[in-house]
Amino acid sequence: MFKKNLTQQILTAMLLGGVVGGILNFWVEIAAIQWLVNNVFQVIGQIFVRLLNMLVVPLVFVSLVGGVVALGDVGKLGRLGGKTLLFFLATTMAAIALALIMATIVAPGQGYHLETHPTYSANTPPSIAQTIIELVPNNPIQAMAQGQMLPLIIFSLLFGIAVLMAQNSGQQRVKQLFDDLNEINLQIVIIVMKFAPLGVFCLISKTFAVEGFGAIKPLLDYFLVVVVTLFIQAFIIYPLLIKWLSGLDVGIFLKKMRRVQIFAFSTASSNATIPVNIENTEKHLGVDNSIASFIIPLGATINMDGTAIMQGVATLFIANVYSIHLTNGDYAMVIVTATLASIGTAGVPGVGLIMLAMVLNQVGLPVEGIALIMGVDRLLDMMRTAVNITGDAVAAVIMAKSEGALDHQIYLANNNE
Ligand code: DAS
Repeated sequence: MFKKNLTQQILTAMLLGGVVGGILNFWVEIAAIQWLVNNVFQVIGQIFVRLLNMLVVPLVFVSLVGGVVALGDVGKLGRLGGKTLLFFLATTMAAIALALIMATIVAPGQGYHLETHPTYSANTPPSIAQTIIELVPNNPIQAMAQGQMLPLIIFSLLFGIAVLMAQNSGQQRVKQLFDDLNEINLQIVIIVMKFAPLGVFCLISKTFAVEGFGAIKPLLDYFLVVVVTLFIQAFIIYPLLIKWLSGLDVGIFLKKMRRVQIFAFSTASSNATIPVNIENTEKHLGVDNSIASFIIPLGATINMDGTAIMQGVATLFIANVYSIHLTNGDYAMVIVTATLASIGTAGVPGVGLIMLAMVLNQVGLPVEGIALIMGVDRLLDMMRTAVNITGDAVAAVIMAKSEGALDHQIYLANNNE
């Protein structure tokens, strides 16, 4: 039998899961089907997600410290950090602007004229000031234990800078130690990925068995505008950025990103995809560890172009549904707020919807409108998460090329992984 490589196995598992889930959805009320979905697919799927999440804290801490030390000097870290943050903000704002243009053209939700506000108790999103204060962990071990990504990133960066500044010979020993630990982490990622086809199949089957396609019909225009805009972002905007800013072959990038995108789609979690994104960016796209280990975890937390696209379209959809006119000032406020909201958003399932409340509040739209789109959000969350992590890898490749820290041999290698 033709031995499929891992990526093909995962792609097959995803497609099979969608078909099986879609079929099961017709009989999902039957007790036996419910038992299968909730006890077999749910359990295996969640174990797979936990295996990935298990790796996040050790991988982020070890690879960030090792990456900072490998950069060699604090000035380079500052320059890389500045360029990366600017890139993240620019691509997120451009993504929202694209979403607003698309939604203005299609005008999803026009003609609904909804009066009664369905109930939706939005979790009060943290204020921007609180988000900034909480960047600094009171207790780094607690931040690690609770998987608080931004405080963990801040602590790891400071730890790495402290190692860099220690002018004793220990610096080399620490660098070697963290390089070795990072290799061990990446080996664990490879072990976990052997489990991926089964995990992806169960996650997708369960999602489609429960969600089905019924919820999409009444929101088809909203759903399609988000999906089309996500595809434009992933397959037109990002390739143009790679071509213009790095000159690298776009086809190779998209092919090598497929497996990571499937992980993100299956888990709907940028955080859970960090280990696979770092492994793929380093081992298959040739990005130096010092760049990948800095940009991928940071991007998983603060760079969410896909989420920003959903928030842009959802805001216009809700305004149309309630026949509320948005001024140009409101559009500008949506762009700024959704950009900031995506910074404060951890890369976990469904968090984009919670932060949408911050955007709607900012422009005075009824937050209850979120209840209208919740039914189709899981599927959109899976897709926008795949876009989110692709944007992180785009940043890593472009920054690595600009820093002369990308191995072209590895990038061009036709890895049959
Ligand atoms: N699921 C989030 C992520 O992990 C994105 C979102 O909720 O919008 O990136």
